[in-house]
Amino acid sequence: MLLDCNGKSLDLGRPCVMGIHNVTPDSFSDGGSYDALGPAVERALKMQSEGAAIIDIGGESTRPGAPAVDLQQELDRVLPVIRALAGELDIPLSIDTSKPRVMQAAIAAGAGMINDVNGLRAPGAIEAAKKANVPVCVMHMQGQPRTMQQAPVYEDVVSEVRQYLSDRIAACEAAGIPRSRILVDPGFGFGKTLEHNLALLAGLNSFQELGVPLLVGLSRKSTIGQITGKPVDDRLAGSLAAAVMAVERGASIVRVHDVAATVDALEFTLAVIGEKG
Ligand code: YH5
Repeated sequence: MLLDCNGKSLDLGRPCVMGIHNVTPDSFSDGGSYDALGPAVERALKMQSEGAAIIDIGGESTRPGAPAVDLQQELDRVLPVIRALAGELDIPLSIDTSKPRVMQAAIAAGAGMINDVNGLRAPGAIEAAKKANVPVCVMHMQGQPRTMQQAPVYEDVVSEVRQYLSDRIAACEAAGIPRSRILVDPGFGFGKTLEHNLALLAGLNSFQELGVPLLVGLSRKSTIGQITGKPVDDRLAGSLAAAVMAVERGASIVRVHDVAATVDALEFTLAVIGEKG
C-alpha cells in the first residue's frame, strides 16, 4: 500500500517510523537564514538515514498546558524548515498543525501529509485538507491542549475514541477526502488519564475495524514516565516497548523521537510476526 505524499511516497505495506521534528524557538536559533536552518536539516537527514519513513514537523507545542501559538509565528517557524527539508530529503514530511492556513502553506512549501491533533475540527480545516490532496491523519483529543488533562472522563475509552474516529472518517469522506487518504490516531495523552492510555494501548487491535491505517504516538510521553518513574530523557526503553506493542496490535506508523532504536525494535518485531501462523 503506497500513499502519494505530494510527490514522495510512503509505503505502508509494512509498519514504519515517523520521526518527530519539533521546530520551536529553542529547538534551533530563529531567523530563517541558512545558518539557522543547518541544524534542523542535519537532524532530519540523520532521521532519514536511521530509517524514518516520514518526518513530522511541528511548530505549535501541544503539550498539556502549553500556550497557543499564533498563526504568523507558526508559519514563520515551520515554512523555512519545510522548504529546506523538502529539497534535501527523499522521504515525505508531514505538518503537525490544526490551523487550515498552516496546512495550506506547508503543502505549498513541500510537505506531503497533514497531521492534525484536533481531527480537522477547526473551521476550514477539512476543506484545506481536501484541497491539499495529501494523506491526512485525524487524531482523537478530549478537550483542548491547555486544559485537556484536568479531568478527562470516559465511560468506555476504547469504544468512545473508536466511535469518534469513525465519525471523523465519515466527516472527511462527506467533504470529499477519499478513504484511501485517511489515517487515524487514538491520541495518547490528549485528554486521557494513565488508566485511559493503558486501556487504549491494550485495546488498540479493535481500531483495525476502522479499515484505515493507524498512527500511534507514545514516545517519551507521561504514560511511559508514570509507569517507569523515569524523567522525559530516560524513557527510551519504555517507549520501545510501547512501539512494539502498538505494531503487534496493528499500528502502521509509530511517531517517535528515537528513530534508530525504534527501527531496530520494529525490525525484530516484524521478523517474529512474519513467522506467525
Ligand atoms: C500524537 O500522539 N503527539 S505532540 C508530551 C511528551 C512527549 C511527547 C514529555 N503530535 C501526537 O509528542 N500527532 C503530538 O511528554 C501528535 N499523534 C499525532 N498524530 C505531543 C508529543 C509529546 C507530548
